[in-house]
Amino acid sequence: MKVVHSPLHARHDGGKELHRGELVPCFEMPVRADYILKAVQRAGFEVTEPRPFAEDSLLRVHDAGFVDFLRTAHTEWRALGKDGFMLPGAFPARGMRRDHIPAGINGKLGYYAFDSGTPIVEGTWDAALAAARCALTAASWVAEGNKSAYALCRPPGHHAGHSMYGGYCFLNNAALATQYLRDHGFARVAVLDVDYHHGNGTQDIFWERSDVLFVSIHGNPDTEYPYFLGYADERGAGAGEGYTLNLPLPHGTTWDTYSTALDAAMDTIGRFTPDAFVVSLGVDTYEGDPISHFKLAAGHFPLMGRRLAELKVPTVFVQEGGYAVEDIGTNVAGVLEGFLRG
Ligand code: SP5
Ligand code: ZN
Repeated sequence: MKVVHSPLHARHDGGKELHRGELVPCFEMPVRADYILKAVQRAGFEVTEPRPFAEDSLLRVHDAGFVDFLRTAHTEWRALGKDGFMLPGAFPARGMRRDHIPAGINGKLGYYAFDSGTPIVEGTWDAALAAARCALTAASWVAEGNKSAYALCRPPGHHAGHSMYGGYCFLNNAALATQYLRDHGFARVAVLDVDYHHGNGTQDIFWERSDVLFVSIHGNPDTEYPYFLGYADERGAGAGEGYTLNLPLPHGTTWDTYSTALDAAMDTIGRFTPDAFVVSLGVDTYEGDPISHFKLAAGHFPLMGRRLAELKVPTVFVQEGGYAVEDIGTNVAGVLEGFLRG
């Protein structure tokens, strides 16, 4: 399987997140990608840098004002004589205006962000754009006839919506790959999000679409991030009604329960008869993950990969979360190798 990765990911570093009332270094850190890169190289996969897709490609799934904001946010911040990482402190909640974008940078941060866990640093835009280009490159390989490809994206993307960022995500890499496939001859694309956290951004982007099926298996949002989306009764709207499926699972979920949900997800995806398949591949379902509560062991990831291969449809894997950094590479490579063996 071909792998696409950019060293520019390392430019997104040095930020902190609000965690239990304190600012701590982000769980989403550059060394994650280093471990994954080592593991896929050890597995014998060829690693290539992304193609230089134009920034306009982002507008297929994101709002232009939002993209401009991400590109210029840190420059605006520095123009005010400030430095370091940026986090929002105020958000437009119920009863406040969402129809006006504040001119100042602090207001804009709160307008576009949905949490205080996703710092923007000087290199964030370069890294996020490179990750988006990785996802587009992997999709282009599959559009050109490769059976599968893996985009080693960092920062991740599945929490980023049409015009919002959060959850360590800025641009929605998986949604960009999905839309690319739609734009290059694949009439129906299924997205399966196996990250521990609900893929609220991807759901947001495809909510009213019947050409893209979105399925997510994740921790129950009643107690798990992102809290405000990912419940079982969310099924899409308008033309997209019935084209979103959420399978929230409880704390402590083991492979037994997980694999039953995975079977249900894959049955639904099979009935949709997709022409292409995009997997939002987070491995924060691992028992050693520091911020998650499922109990998958390392040996279960190859089984997951094998199950995904049964669809027998061209497949793009896009990296999402996973914070047990020393094991992340083994777990990601486990899924990919299981898929290839499947
Ligand atoms: C891509 C991805 O996996 N994003 C996840 C973002 C989660 N950010 C907030 C996590 C809040 C975790 N609080 C954990 C308490 C752990 N003891
Ligand atoms: Zn996650």
